[in-house]
Amino acid sequence: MSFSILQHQSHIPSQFIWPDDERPGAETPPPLDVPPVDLGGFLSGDPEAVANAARLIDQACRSHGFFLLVNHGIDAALIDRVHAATTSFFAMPLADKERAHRKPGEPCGYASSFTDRFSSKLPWKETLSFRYSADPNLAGIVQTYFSQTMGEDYKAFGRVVEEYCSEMSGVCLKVMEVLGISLGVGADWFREFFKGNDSIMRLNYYPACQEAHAALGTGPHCDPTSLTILHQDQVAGLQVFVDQQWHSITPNPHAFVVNIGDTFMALSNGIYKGCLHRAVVNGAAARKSLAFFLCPKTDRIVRPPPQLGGARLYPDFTWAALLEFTQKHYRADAKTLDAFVAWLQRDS
Ligand SMILES: O=C(O)CCC(=O)C(=O)O
Repeated sequence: MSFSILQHQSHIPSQFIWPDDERPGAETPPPLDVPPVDLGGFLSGDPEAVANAARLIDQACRSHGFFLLVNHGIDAALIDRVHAATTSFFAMPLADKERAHRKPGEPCGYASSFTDRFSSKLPWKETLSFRYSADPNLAGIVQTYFSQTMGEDYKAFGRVVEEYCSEMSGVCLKVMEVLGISLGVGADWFREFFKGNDSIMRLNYYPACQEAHAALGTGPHCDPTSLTILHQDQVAGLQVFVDQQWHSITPNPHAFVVNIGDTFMALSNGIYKGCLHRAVVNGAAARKSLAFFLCPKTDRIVRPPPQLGGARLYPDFTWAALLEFTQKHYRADAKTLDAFVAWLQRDS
């Protein structure tokens, strides 16, 4: 089975139909007021621009953890090339995409709901996820992955997505400087923590859906990772749950949507929060988004900077343990961290 077959049927299979109280419905929710953070201004060192960026990020991250990054310095042509590569990957016949098949319990590879570990409330989407590492010893990891799984024809594809990941890793480290300043621990602490990060990139493809109001592209979840940098195409779909209601995030090709994930929430000792978000699908148009999930090195101990003070909200853990928990034991939601802590402490 594949989406290209399902799209020609008048109804979608019941596994894709979400319960009444969880489905998006016909109305587009009000837009979320997400502050635009001027990264170029911050990097210029101008004291007013630095203070402004830190203030906007602080306000956003204390309430919902979402903000826009503008004047980010990433070449628009590179972003376009990754969108084009994404379109051509998902346009291939299923058998070709399956060469990168994602195995159950693993974070990387091609996945669709037809290969999902769940059997209800299925997402109407296909994804291609892969590992990126900023460790110089692992340079070329993305290109190697694509050459090995998809064949030598995929070398150019690997090169363009590797370049994009490397740029995203760089942007994340700059955002870490702002987060360090806004949390009062200085520009270096979080940037150093994520040096040599071991991150995940995911290309999301949401086919047009004939019952879009009853389905979801990505169900409500919080990201277990540290920081997400998302570029969405012109088709709206990202929604965020703030103040007990869903809000949309209007596409802006010049901006990245950034959000805090559970691991950063733990690193900030709960001061900064992520929040539930989801992606709705569209009745007429397919939608794409490019998501870079910043993660620490897998064995790095996640522990807030001592300068933050205050009673610890979460025990020490490694990203490897949280990743395993969300891949094998738990479907990420608003309570992932609490459930993870209970799981960590289950035998003690
Ligand atoms: O496609 C989107 O806008 C959101 C994607 C997302 O939340 C995810 O991949 O975790």
